[in-house]
Amino acid sequence: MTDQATPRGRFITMEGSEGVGKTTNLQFVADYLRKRGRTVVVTREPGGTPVAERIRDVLLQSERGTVSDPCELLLMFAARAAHVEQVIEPALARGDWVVCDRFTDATYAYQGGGRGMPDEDIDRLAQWVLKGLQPDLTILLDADPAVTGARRAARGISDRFEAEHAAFFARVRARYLDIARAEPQRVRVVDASGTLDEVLASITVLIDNLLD
Ligand code: Z5A
Repeated sequence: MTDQATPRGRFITMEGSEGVGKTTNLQFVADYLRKRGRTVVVTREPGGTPVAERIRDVLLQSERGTVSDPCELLLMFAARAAHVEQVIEPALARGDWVVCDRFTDATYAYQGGGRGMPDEDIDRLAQWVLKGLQPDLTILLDADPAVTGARRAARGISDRFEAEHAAFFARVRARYLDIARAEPQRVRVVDASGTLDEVLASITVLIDNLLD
């Protein structure tokens, strides 16, 4: 049963281009918070519920050319609707901290910046699905595509998005940085091109600020 006096949890999202180190750093954030006594829910987008994970498979594994841009945008928000309603909001209401690998900023970066879908369409869907939900902190890992490309290649996983061209990823990165400039309090840019220890040190400062 939900205790009326339980303070709402905090919502942290990790963003950035593919292979920039989100998953690696997200796990660090979750462990760090647990050591400081927080109950943490680690999740991801697209995904996070059984239905949203099935939508993720469609989005990532469908053949190129079979998912139109509007279809892609709507599927992102269909998955998000389930995720917000069934995982994120209940966890925050319980007082848990939610650490999420990508969220709505990714839609503005990939479907907006990358694909060129109109911001007004994304705004409308975001208003409808999120009902005002915003991350308390977004960590934007930023690095030159040459760095992220090398890391991705070393890891050897590929999906429908990773087949895109360099210009697509340049637009995605530029849009992420635009969002950070527009919302500097919420979106904190971390230079992800350094060693893992350097990146983790920068992230620790941000998490400590939020814990304070
Ligand atoms: N997408 C979208 O279009 N719209 C949306 O609204 C949403 C998503 C929510 C799936 O995302 C795709 O969905 C994504 C955008 C789209 N497209 N792509 N491509 P995803 O997050 O699941 O997939 P991803 O972006 O490709 O993430 P990833 O492959 O899991 O990469 P990562 O999590 O950023 O990196 P990592 O796995 O932590 O690290 C990669 C390697 O680098 C690994 O071997 C690490 O050990 C290494 N690494 C990490 N940090 C360092 C440092 N600092 N130094 C050296 N090596 C490092």
